[in-house]
Amino acid sequence: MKDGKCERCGTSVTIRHLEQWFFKITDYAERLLNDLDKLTGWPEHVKTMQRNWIGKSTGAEIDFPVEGSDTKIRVFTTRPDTLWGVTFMALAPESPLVEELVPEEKKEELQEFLERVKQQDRFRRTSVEAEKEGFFLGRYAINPVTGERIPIYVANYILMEYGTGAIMGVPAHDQRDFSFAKKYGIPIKVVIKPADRDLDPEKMEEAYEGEGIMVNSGPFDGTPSSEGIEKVINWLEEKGIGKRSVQYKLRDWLISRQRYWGAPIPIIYCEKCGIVPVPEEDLPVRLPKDVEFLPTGQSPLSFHEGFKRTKCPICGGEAQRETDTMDTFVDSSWYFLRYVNPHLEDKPFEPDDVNYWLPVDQYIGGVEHAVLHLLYSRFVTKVLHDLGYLNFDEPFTNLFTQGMIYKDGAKMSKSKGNVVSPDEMIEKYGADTLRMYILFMAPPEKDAEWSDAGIEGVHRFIKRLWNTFYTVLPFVKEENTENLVLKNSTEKELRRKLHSIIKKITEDIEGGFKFNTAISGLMELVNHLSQYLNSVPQEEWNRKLLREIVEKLTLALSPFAPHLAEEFWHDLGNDSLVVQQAWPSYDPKALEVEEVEIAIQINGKVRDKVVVPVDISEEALKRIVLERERVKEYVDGKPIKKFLYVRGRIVNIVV
Ligand code: ANZ
Ligand code: ZN
Repeated sequence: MKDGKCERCGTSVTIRHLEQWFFKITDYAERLLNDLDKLTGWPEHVKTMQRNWIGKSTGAEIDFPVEGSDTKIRVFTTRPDTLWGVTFMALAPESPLVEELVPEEKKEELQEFLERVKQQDRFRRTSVEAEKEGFFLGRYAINPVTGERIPIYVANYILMEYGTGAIMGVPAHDQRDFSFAKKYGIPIKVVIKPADRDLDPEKMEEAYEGEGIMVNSGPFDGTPSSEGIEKVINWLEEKGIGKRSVQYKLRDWLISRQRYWGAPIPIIYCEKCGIVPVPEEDLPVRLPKDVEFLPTGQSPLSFHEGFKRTKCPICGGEAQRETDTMDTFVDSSWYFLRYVNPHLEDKPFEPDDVNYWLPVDQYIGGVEHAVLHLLYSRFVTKVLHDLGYLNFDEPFTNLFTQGMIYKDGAKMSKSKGNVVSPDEMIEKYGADTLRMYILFMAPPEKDAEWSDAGIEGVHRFIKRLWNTFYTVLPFVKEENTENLVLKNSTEKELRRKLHSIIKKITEDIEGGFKFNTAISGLMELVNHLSQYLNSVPQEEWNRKLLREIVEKLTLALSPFAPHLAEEFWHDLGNDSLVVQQAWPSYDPKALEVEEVEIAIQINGKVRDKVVVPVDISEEALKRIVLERERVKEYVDGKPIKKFLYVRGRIVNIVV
């Protein structure tokens, strides 16, 4: 144990060395990356986040001998084409080489430096902007291709966990190395020349990280840097100085937690037999219920003798259980398999059943799960697949990430006090209004801003819908839709709108959950219906058509305003529930636009004919007619004195 500071908040903490359990997810890095291409039902931004999280880099590992010693410093670089421009080396503060290389007289000074930089946030200290800090070890390495002596530093921007924990510094072509070199007076050597200009190391204000032609690079002078990377790697391999290397940012998954909740890690420690997994017949290991929670900072399980003491499954001798529990992400990585067999007692799931039902057709979750949960679930699925339990190796065929609802420009949060209580909204407007408003706010993958005016608007729509429905109801209650006859073009057009709106709503829902536009469709339908009711005398209302409209409207309304829809359905004389009915169908024949042939008379003589939709407006018809070649011929550029349209029959033009 030793005292130190928390990396995040800076408070004093006691640092313990812990032996912990990991899942070797890094063995799956390449497949987790490649198989993203199979996930055509996943949003691109989530796949990009996973790619970045896995963080694959290809390059080379190169060995630099240390002057006056047998030690070699191995570096990882993605830019072997810059090898001739190395002017310093840098080790991670945590690198074991640091202790090995530091001369006796510099030890004390080094210790101070290390203590300071090891407390810096590991992620921030590697950023381009972060202040670079270094410590010169007083030792030199030899550039294996030029034989040059190059100073070895310890630097805060090098991470032990990435690559080899050491870098070759190329200030001319890496911005972090550039800042470092400027600060410590290290030479800058240009080895990549951009196509359009010369670089003068004295005058450079930043590194040139782009492509160019290799210069000052021995046998590679004149090689384009893009080809140089491959060529230098092959050359290094031939010479035995370096080798091709692939690195991933992805780390192994630390699953040990020092806390009570979580599944116990099923491991037993025996003095004689070592680390022994709990035999399958003794699984699952259950958490004891009688633990004491004490402010010790350690897991209560580690004080629970009854839990801790056990027998070794191999030799039967005294042994101890692992008292760490698993990260809760372990459970969330396979719970969907358990959903298929929630009642099985002797195993987690039945492969036959799981293979029948899964993979999950449609998974929905917030984008905050883009990397951890969704990557872990993919990993666990692949492992179970490889072990022969599953016949699929991706858990979720389609993924949908819903947006967040904001209030006053910020995420709703209790501490900010900008939350909208569903209970209050339901009290005020009813559950249907709230539900419909949430679906209407925005496309569901987008964030949306809560608006009081918006919910008011939806509430008004629901009231209008209610009024319209009960205006129609007495006329259709005893009706059915058998032998529906359409008497005129108004009725035909109304029915066409009904069917085209049902088609649109169906496609909106099926093609990407566009509930907001589906609801607009419902609003449009109600508008057409009230227009009809207002413009056609009651005794001429087509009751069968109205019955069809309110029936389909009720069915299509049901997902958005289920209470209202049930009420309507019941009042239409049904004993069943609307949720038990099939989704409303549409008739492709009803979608056809009816057309008529119109005669065109110019100065009293029929000169042309045109076919147009029955319901075309005079405006639109006029545009079409006047653009016709024959009409232009007879009008002959003269001003139109009169344009008269007898709906559905004839146009009369006087020039
Ligand atoms: C020399 C060099 C020259 C580099 C150049 C870049 C540009 P990515 O792409 O993120 O994989 N590096 C290697 N290991 C590191 C570590 N443990 N901590 C901090 N930096 C490390 O980055 C790979 C590059 O990051 C490597 O290529 C190395 O710098 C640096 F013109 O080597 B490079
Ligand atoms: Zn034993």
